[in-house]
Amino acid sequence: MLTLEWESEGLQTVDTVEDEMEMATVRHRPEALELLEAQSKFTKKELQILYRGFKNECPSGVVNEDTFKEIYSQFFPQGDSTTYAHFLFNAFDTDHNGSVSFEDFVMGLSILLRGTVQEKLNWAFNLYDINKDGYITKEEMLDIMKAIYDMMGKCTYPVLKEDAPRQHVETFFQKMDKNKDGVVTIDEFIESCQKDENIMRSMQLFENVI
Ligand SMILES: [Ca+2]
Ligand SMILES: [Ca+2]
Ligand SMILES: [Ca+2]
Repeated sequence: MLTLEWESEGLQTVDTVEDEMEMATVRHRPEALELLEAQSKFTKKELQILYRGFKNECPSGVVNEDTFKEIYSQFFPQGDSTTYAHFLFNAFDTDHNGSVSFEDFVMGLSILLRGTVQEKLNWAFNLYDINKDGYITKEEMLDIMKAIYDMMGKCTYPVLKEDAPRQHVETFFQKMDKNKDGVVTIDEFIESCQKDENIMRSMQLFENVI
């Protein structure tokens, strides 16, 4: 959703030599654009549009967690999106230095918008794996699920019961934790997501809120 908005804003001004010069100057690395073009699934022109949008929103060139939270609260005014924005921020901040650079942002978007199923599932796993230790625990899954329910707000889903997230997680977790050792590995995650249509459909939910 962020992209679309930025794209429409950026369209009028894109494709000038100035943009490209500016990008090179701001990044202090003239090769940055070429590198991103090679690493992501965006064209040079798309990257210029994205960069323009990114700079409009974040003139400093990096996004911090508060910016993420602000943006999300605008999209989900009916609920509390703070926690989900926090988890999402950590998933985008791949080098865990507390800020999302343009590179971080582009690489994340590239996977979410243009990635293969496998790449998207890897990304989702990383989102769920809150402490980034390579395993998803039931608690982590519950935290994410609660955050999503909070974000959606009670007005949108008035019929949701208090224990809905927990039930949701129980079902998910039982299916995913094949060897019943209490944690879900990346292999278990990918295997069960690809096999199970219900899980895949639930995953669509996440695509809508990213
Ligand atoms: Ca970062
Ligand atoms: Ca973990
Ligand atoms: Ca397991």
